[in-house]
Amino acid sequence: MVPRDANYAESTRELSELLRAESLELFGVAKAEQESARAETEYSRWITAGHNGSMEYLNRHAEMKYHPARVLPGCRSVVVVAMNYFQPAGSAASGVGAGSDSGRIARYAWGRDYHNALGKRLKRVVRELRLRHPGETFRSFVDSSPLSERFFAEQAGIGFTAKNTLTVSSTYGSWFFLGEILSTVEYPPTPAQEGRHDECPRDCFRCGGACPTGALFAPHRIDATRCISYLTIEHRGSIPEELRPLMGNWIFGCDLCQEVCPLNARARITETSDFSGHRAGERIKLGEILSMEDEEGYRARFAGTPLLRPGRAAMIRNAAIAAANTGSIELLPKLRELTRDDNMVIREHARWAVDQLIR
Ligand code: B12
Ligand code: SF4
Ligand code: SF4
Repeated sequence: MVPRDANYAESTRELSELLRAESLELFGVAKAEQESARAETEYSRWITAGHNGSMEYLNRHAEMKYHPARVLPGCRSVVVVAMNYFQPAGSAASGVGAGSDSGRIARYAWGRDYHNALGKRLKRVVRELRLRHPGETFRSFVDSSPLSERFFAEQAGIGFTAKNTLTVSSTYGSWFFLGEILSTVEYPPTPAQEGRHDECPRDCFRCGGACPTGALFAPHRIDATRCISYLTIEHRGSIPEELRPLMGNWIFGCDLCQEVCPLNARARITETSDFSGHRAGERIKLGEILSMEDEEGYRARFAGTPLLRPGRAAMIRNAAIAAANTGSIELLPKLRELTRDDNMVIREHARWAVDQLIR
């Protein structure tokens, strides 16, 4: 059992060794019990304003968001782990060129699904910790956690919450995933001075200026229902017509508020082959997406990538919008065909795209 009063260096050495063995270099520890009144108030205002849209689980998770002991009874520590996924534009081998008939994919999805890539690493660490400390409980999460990962990342000294609402670290910028291990072990928290010494330049709000849909409507404030990431990945059904022309050629997620951020000058290229394997790539031909005939074909094409999440119909919807926004008139025959598709969402977006292209 890890001694409850062990000093910082001693009791984090084991964590550090196990995480490093999984190529996870950046982690920090936060106490499970935190002063969270302000964050909770902000969170409930956010939900009440409807900024979560159809992500109903965020409402259901509200009670747990800042209270790890409600997720793992007896939880004393949250070990927050960051995994770098940055690759510069133009580096995705399987991505097609930047032609007008291609749709953009957010960086985090160019390679393997991070839920697997980071999830399997944390699971192996947890398995080892359980063997070594049979009296204690350990549980890992990636993204699916009902906890506010960024809140605990900040408490664990990983970085600070920037005006684009993302956590920025002094090592990776904002291009990293978060995952965590909840434990009944009382690990000493990472000292506050490590990683929390930074903030956005006072006069900067470049991220807000670059956000095409106005989702980042004020510093630290995001309306998820206007965010291209939400619209293309999380949202099912029809995309509001007034937002469609603002979405450009993004067909899966969006990176604009990170690409313009001066703090990302510190980004380093990922060494994780999972993300540099380019399974989905940086861009995909819109014609390829529009021609996907069934869910099985779609699943086979994007197996193991985050692109599985929205599924075929939502991706065809996204590609139809991008085709209209990029003036891809060569796709008109395909889009006309899709106006007769069985799926109502596909039909409606194909019709809209045809109207945009012929007017
Ligand atoms: C829902 C969700 C989304 C939504 C909402 C985004 C958002 N900014 O909240 C949508 C679908 C839009 C989205 C988009 C993206 N997401 Co997302 N998302 C989540 C998820 C599942 C929950 C976040 C949440 O609850 N949001 C609601 C807000 C209100 O709560 P919160 O951010 O957790 O808590 C904050 C408030 O309490 C606030 N707060 C506290 N005190 C105060 C005081 C004041 C004055 C204010 C204003 C706020 C405030 O600070 C807390 C920490 O930031 C997390 C994973 C997780 N379980 O946490 C990933 C997560 C945040 N997403 C992630 C990523 C990578 C993205 C994208 C970059 C993907 C992409 N390229 O398309 C974009 C980025 C868009 C953006 N600018 O945020 C990463 C972020 C990593 C990082 N470095 O920060 C996470 C952590 C997933 C992961 N495991 O790696 N996402
Ligand atoms: S991801 Fe894109 S749409 Fe969403 S807040 Fe950032 S810039 Fe705006
Ligand atoms: S663009 Fe400027 S304001 Fe926005 S997150 Fe980066 S440093 Fe902060």
